[in-house]
Amino acid sequence: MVSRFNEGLGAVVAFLLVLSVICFAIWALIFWKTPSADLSNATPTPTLAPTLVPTASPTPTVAPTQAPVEPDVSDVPTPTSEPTTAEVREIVVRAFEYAYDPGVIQVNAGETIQIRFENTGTMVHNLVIDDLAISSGNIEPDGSTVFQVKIPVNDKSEYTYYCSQDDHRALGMEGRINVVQP
Ligand SMILES: [Cu+2]
Repeated sequence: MVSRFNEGLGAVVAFLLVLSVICFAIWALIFWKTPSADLSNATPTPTLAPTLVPTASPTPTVAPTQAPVEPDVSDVPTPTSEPTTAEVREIVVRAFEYAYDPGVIQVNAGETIQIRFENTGTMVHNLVIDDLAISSGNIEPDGSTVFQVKIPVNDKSEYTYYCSQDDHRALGMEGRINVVQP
């Protein structure tokens, strides 16, 4: 009977010990959180150090922001306008009875030209370049058309253009493209 009583008392004491340890642990957690918060508030010195570092970096950030903006504005329009003008040269060729004006066109080998073909005559005319498989199609009087001609790079020094309407070519509607070799 005594040993059972002692066992029961020992169990109660052990339970109380565990309970007190748990309570102490909870209290200790609450107690240590407060000083840890106090420690963070009590360390303003490291807060100043990181503040100084980012303060020094924003100054170079302003300089690069202004630098790229100016070159972008000046660079974009300049190259855009130059190639458009330089790449394709437009040549106006007028057709009438019975000739072309101009009758001779000078181009560079490898150059692409744009021909604005205008019929200033009173009959239907056209412009054909057999060796380049080019044809303007028939253009009515006062009509016009625009097409591009790519001059290949080879040894050919001239091409002939003519009007394929009736006997217009025999009557004088024939012209020549002189190719300037590089
Ligand atoms: Cu003709």
